[in-house]
Amino acid sequence: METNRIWWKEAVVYQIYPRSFYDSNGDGIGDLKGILDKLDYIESLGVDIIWLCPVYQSPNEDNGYDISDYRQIMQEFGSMQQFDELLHSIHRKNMKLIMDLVANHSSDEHLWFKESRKSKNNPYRDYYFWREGKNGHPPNNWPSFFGGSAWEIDHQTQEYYLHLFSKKQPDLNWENPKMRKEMYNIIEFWLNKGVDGFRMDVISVISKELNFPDANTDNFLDIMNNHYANGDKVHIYLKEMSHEVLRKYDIMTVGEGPGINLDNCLEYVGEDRNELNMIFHFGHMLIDHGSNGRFDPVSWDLPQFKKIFSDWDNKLKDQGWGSIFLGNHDYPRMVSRFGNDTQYRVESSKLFATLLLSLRGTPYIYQGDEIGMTNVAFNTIDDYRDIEGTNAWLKAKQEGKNMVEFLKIIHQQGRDNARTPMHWSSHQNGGFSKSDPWIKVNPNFHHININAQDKDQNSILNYYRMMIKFRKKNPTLVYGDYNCLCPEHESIYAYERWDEASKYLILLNISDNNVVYESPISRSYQLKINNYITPNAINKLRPWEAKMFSLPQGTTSC
Ligand code: ISL
Ligand code: CA
Repeated sequence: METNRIWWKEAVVYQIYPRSFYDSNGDGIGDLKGILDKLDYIESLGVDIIWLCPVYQSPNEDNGYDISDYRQIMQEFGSMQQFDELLHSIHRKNMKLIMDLVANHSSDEHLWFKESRKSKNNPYRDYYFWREGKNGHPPNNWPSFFGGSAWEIDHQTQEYYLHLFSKKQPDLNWENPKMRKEMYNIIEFWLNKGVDGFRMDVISVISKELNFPDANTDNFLDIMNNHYANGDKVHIYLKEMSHEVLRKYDIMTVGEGPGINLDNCLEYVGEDRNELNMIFHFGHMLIDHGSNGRFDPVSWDLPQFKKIFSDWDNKLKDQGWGSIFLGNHDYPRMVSRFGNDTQYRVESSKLFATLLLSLRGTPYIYQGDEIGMTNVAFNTIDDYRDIEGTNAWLKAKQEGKNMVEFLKIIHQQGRDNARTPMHWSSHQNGGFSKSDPWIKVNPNFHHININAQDKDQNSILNYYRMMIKFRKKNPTLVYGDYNCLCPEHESIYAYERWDEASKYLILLNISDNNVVYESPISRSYQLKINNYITPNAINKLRPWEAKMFSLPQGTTSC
C-alpha cells in the first residue's frame, strides 16, 4: 500500500460546464445559483472535487475561455457573493472546488489589451505579442487553433498581435515579468478565497518560439509541437508560479495542454519538479483525429486505445500522477465516441464508468456522462454555437466541400455535443431552464434524465454512485499496480490492479458481440462488479459487459 497518500490522488473529480448545468433564474443560461441548487445532487454522486469551467467575466467568444476580468464573475452566471456562497457550501459538504485558470490568453476586451492596443509605447504594450507585418502580410504563417492566421492586424498602430485561438483571445506575453506578477496575484486572489486548486488551460503553450519563424508544414499538430508547445521557458514559468504562490497552499493543480506527451510529461509532473501535480493526457482524445484534426476523422481500434492507457500508466507509475478522463467540454460524448449510444447505451456507459474508476490516476467525470448523455445531431449549423465548429463550417464551405457530409462530421466530432444542457427531468427543456436555452437541448432528454435514473436502482447514475463508493473503499484501485493482459485482443480490455492488500481483475468487452474470453482465473475469486443484472458463465462476456473480480493475493492471472 502506498505510504505517500494524498487527497487529490484519492479524489474523484466532477467537471461542470456552468453554462449548461442548471439555470436558476430562467434566462436560458446555467449559473452559479443553479450549481448551488444542485449541490445535493453532486454530493449524492460521492465525488470529492468540483472543477468549474471558467466563470470569470467574459464576452463569451469561447464560452468563458476569453476572460475580460479575472477578478469578476460573469454577470450571466451571477455575483461574487454567490460564488463565495457556493464555495462555502461546497466546503461545508466536505467537497473541494477547483477553478479553470486561463493564463495563456485573455479576452481582447480585457483592460490590459484595451490599453495595449492604444499605442506602441503604452505601458501594457508588452503584455501581448505585437509584431510588424511582412509586405502587407502577417509576421509569419502560423495558423490559429480555430482556423485562419494566428495574427490579427490592429489598425490603430498598424501592427499585428498574436492569438493562437480566436482573434478575441490575444496571447499574453509570459516573457514580461510584470504580466507574470499580475497573473500570480490573480491566482493568489482566488486561493485566498479558499479555492482548492486549478485546472490550467493550455498551459503547455505559454512559452512559444519567440523569433516567430515560418512553419514549414501544413500539418497543424506538427506546427503546434514545433513552435507553440513546450517552449524553452515553460518550466521556468511554472516553477516560478509554484514558488511565488502555489506552494504556499494545500491545493491541487492539473495542467491541460496540447503537445504534452510521454517523452516530456515528467518535466511537468515529476515529483521533484515542483511544477504541476498532474496533467491530462490526450492520446485517446486524438485517437480519431486525422492529419487535419477533429473534422478529418479516422478510425481507431482497441489495441491502440489500450496501449495509450498502458503507456501512460507505465510512464507515471513511479513519478508524477495521472488523470483519467474519457471526455470533457471539448470532445464528443464519451458513450457516443467510444461506446454504443443506441442499443447498448446503458451497458457501454456503465462499462466506461468501470474503466474510469478502476484505473490508476485521478478520475474526472464530465457532467452528464453519469446518466449516459449522448451526442446531438442538430439539422442546421444555425443551432450550433461553438466557435471551433462554426469556423470550420465556414472554411469547409469556402473550400466547396459537400456540406451535407460536413454536417455529419460536426454531428460526430463537434464540441457542442458535450455542451447541450443537462437533463434533469423529462419536463420542458429537460428541466434545465424555464425558457429557451442558449443552445438547444438534446431531444432524448425524455428518456435520458436524472429524475428517472435516480429512482431506478439499475440506472447508469446509480452504477456511477456504486463504482465511486467502491473505488473509495479500495485504495488498491487508486494506488495499486496495473497490468494490461492481452494487449492485442480486438474487443477485450482486461487488466489487473493489485497491491499487498488486494488484487482485482477487470474484464471489459468493448464490442457489440458476445465474446468468449478464457478467463485467466484459476483459483477462488469473487465477482464484485457487473454491469449486467443477470449472471453468466465466467468466461463469457455479453456485448459491452464489464466485470470486476477480486482475487486472492498471489493469484497469477496469466
Ligand atoms: O478542442 C481542441 C481543438 O480541437 C483542443 O485542441 C483544445 O483547443 C485544446 O485542448 C485547448 O482547450 C482549452 O483551451 C481553449 C478552449 O477553447 C477549450 O475549451 C479549452 O478546454 C482555449 O482557451
Ligand atoms: Ca441563468
